[in-house]
Amino acid sequence: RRTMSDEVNKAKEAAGGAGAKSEPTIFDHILSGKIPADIVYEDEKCMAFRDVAPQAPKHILLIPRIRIPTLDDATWEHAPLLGHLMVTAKEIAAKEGLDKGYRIVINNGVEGSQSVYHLHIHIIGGRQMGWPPG
Ligand code: D5M
Repeated sequence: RRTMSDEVNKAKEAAGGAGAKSEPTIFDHILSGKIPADIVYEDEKCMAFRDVAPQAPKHILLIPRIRIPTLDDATWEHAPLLGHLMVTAKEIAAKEGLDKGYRIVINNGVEGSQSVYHLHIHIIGGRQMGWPPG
């Protein structure tokens, strides 16, 4: 069983690696087609696929094709891309039938429990969300 602390430990390990921000991640391999994913959307700027460890009936990850490791690495030059991701996220949510609402999450860095250092937006829905998040 995956527990909250598994996720937190994974995040801590990911950040601890020497090249956490410079090494390609598993998402680069999904983008290149080297490893399979259940892709739900793609365009010239981004790709979306189902999370392997879904936290709700619907759990999709939306990633830019270029690798920005964390939100902290985003600059104003990335603003149009980040806007593109936001609008794409709500379109994916609509296509997935999440008409009663959903949660958008970006985990950033160690205390944000980020485990894959390729910026990604979680689109989570299909059940009532709690607040505050853990
Ligand atoms: O979220 C990283 C997310 O990435 C986490 O929810 C699991 C998911 N993940 C990891 N590997 C894969 C593959 N191969 N396919 C689909 N989803 C994957 P974070 O915000 O960094 O904690």
